[in-house]
Amino acid sequence: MTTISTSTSTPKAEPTTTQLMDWYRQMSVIRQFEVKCAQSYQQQKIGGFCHLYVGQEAVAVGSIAATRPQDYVITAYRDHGHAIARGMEMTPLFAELYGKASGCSRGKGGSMHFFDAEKNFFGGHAIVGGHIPLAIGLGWAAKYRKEDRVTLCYFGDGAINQGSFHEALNLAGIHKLPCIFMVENNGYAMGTHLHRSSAVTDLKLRTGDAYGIPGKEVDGMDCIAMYQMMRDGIEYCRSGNGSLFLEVKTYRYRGHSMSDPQKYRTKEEVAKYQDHDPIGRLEKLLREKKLLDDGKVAAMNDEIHAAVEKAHEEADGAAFPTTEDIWKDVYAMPFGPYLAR
Ligand SMILES: Cc1ncc(C[n+]2csc(CCOP(=O)(O)OP(=O)(O)O)c2C)c(N)n1
Ligand SMILES: [Mg+2]
Repeated sequence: MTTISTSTSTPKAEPTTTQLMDWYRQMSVIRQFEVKCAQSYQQQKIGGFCHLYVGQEAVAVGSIAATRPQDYVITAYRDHGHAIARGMEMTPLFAELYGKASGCSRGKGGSMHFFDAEKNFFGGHAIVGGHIPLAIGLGWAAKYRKEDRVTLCYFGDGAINQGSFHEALNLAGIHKLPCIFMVENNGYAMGTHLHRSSAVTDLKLRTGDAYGIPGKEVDGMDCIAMYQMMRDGIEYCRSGNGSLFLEVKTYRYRGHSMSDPQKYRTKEEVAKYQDHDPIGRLEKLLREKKLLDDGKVAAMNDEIHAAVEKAHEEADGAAFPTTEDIWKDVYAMPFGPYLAR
């Protein structure tokens, strides 16, 4: 089997200082966006489920930084970070969360269904593992049309024992589709630890012998490591080698969703991971490089805080869909095959 480049075979792509500052900013935006979401959820501005990405920011930011605009991105329901890293503005995201007509999915999708076809961001999917077959559809389309596009597909550790995962990976292996499958292994599927749900917990081994797709492991709390792995991985896929599977080791600091009392883990466990916080790690490096200091950090945080508040206020003041609009885009036929007008 062809192997992708490793640190011993080729030098790693060193990010520029501009990239590092940009990633620090993006991760900080995601974190502050999520903190605001938690507040809005408690104020009952957000209906339905809401899964925050706090702690996992480096995964989306580092990996999407290695893409080109024409590449496809598709993810599960913990999708706020991917949407922001893909360049979606915060106002239509807050509007979506608040059920407003100006939301990115016209207020009918909510937290789990952020979407922006122009940015090749294909959601936001609520069914665990349900979007992995859609990812290979994107991969197949690119290959069939001879388009230079790689598909990035993210999912959680809870998805890897779903039938859809195995069926999709098998097809990706057969057709050598240009797809990178990333399991964001944060250790838990709701309150169930990976050790209780998976017979093999070294996830990078799961696809090599089974589907002919090489597996690699990467530290998802390290934005630079994510970027470097993806630079190599995307190159591997673009060159026609087929798919790649990445086990991304990460951790979420908040509960599974906003209604999770988190009885299945200790505060000490969470604190241990917070010691390796992706934003804190990059900040330390940027301070060492003299690109950040106390004043610059405070100024950037204030500026992001103001942008988050502005986006929230715009969304909060926006209109809900009209009663008539609520029925649009639900079925392909105006009132569906089953409903009489
Ligand atoms: C097919 C299916 N079964 C069950 C659920 C309920 N459910 C929602 S999230 C979740 C846990 C998934 O965990 P994981 O894939 O590890 O993602 P994480 O929440 O850690 O990001 C479950 C079981 C669902 N949405 N879809
Ligand atoms: Mg998980």
